[in-house]
Amino acid sequence: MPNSLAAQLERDGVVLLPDLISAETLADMQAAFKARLKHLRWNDSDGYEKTEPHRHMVQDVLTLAQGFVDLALHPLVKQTLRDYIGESFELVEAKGWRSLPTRRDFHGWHGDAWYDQKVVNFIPREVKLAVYLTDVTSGAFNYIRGSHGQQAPRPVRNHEVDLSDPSAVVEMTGRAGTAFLFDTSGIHRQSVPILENRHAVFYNYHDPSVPLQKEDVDYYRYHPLILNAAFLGDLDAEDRRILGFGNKTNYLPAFERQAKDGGLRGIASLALNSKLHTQDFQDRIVARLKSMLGRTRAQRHVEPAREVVKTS
Ligand SMILES: O=C(O)CCC(=O)C(=O)O
Repeated sequence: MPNSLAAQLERDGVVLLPDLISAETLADMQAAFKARLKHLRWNDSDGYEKTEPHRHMVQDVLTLAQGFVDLALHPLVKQTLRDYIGESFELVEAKGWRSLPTRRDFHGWHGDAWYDQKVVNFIPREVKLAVYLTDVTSGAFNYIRGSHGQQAPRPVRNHEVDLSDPSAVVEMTGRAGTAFLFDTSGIHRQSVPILENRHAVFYNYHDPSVPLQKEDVDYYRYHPLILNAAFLGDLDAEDRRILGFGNKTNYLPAFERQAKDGGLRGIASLALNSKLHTQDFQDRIVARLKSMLGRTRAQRHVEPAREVVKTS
């Protein structure tokens, strides 16, 4: 018997979860996420990634706070996913982002394309678990109720979406801590305008044995999860399977991502190198001056002592 959340997911393609996160855990998650949003990831300091103008991406949130792992493996989430996707689902991605205020519809209606549509001739199930880390009153997640499993996922033009019946669109406004599940083949988007920063995390679950589309293989999007040993103390065998322990299906040895902005990276490397060499040069000058000064002082200290000997 599927649980009632799985039944609603089956019917609508989207379902709001009851409160799963305590206030204390949420505060930890918010603080850890915010710490990654201070600056771009750079050299030896972690931060966000930026590949588009209106979002700052935070990768691998399972490394940030225990709460992110516990939510991914919450018994209610696991039970609903087992019922909806089947026993073979794994968590294949866990990332979040800050959406910046804008009126631009930069991330229009779509179903999430992920599997190789040339070789897979059905719509395999994929579910995302979303959680807001800020209160969301604008720029909320939108979902066309019941649009899942209808067509192979792809971008959808605004005029293809029938918005004449307002009840067809689920508008997920909510306080920080609001969490929901959705079938990613259904038509969805972040609504516009976005009037304030929105922090949200999206976990992605599917069967990792389904062949992936080429773009995602080339980008190594579904790399094995990056985890933090400190948060893995309490896992059972199913949790380990869900986190993909020992599963090398989508592991790519010696992967190197093709840089889109290699030129900029080169300039940044040159600037960093020049700063480090300048600093090194200054350090050596200062060390030499200190050593000269030290010798001069030592000589001054010895000379008066000789005079004392002479006059006695
Ligand atoms: O940021 C949002 O609200 C939309 C998320 C989305 O479109 C996605 O995860 O595919």
